[in-house]
Amino acid sequence: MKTDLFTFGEVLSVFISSDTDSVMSATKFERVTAGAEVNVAVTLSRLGLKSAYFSRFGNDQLGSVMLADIAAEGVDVSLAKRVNSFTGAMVRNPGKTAPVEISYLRKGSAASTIEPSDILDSYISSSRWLHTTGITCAISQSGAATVKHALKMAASLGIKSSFDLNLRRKLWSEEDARKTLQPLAENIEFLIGGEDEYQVVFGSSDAKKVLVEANNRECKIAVMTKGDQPMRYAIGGQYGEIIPPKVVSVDPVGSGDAFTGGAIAGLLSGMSAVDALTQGSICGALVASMFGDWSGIPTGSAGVIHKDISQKMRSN
Ligand code: KDG
Repeated sequence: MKTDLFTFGEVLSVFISSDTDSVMSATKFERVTAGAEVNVAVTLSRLGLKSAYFSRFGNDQLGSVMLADIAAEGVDVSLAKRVNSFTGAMVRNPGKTAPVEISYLRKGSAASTIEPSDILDSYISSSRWLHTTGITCAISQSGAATVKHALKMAASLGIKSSFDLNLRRKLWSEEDARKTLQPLAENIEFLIGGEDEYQVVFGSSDAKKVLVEANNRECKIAVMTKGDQPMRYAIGGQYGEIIPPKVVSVDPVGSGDAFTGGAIAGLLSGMSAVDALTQGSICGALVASMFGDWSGIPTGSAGVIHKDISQKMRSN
């Protein structure tokens, strides 16, 4: 039986200050596992689908504990490689009383040594969907080559793919991001980006203009997100908007990935594109309403959120 989703990238140990809202003054930190692509894999798994995740992990304790965390979510990590390097990390404050500030400890990490030969044809041909992001392109040149290789392979095998522009300004310049990401944002089933990311990659944040332009570049479902604001989309040249459910936002980090995962799960379950995007917006809102990237991800079966959860959210 096919895996529903295959994805790869870098997963981080996120150290969150727990005694103060500043990394500068904190002496206590909690550790959680998170990363844009793995967050999507966990979302599909919680919604009752089969997902597989590949990365290169260091031969260190953080690599071991993160593999265990991901496996505990039901995501298949059997393809993962261990290499002689360190596993990446991120340090941040919770953002309860001050804006979230992050620092990465990832340059030269195990995951940044990922290369195209890591992704075998069979990983993609045995899956129904491939998901990738611009973060993997930012961590190293071999990471960008791996994303290009995987998207090309998926297209040639007729496997649907999604690409989240996911600009990370701490990892590269806007100019480098545009040069690398723009050519990748074509011939993709589902393209996702924030308003500022479209501005950098497509040179405009005019939603109607750029989303329809993305459709013209064979990105069949193109979405522009903006936090808890209406989510804009274009499908086959038709523009529309979805108002996300209202929640008290506690920690928006990871909510975009839950949106993407919820939408992919919906599409794989056979929902219409608009219903799938609506399901995604429920997942995103739930994650924003709780602390951490995974805490708020809802459960479901066969790719559909459990009815009691979605009914409650739809009434918000
Ligand atoms: O989307 C959430 C991610 O940004 C976070 O979990 C960490 O993957 C991450 C990154 O590279 O910033």
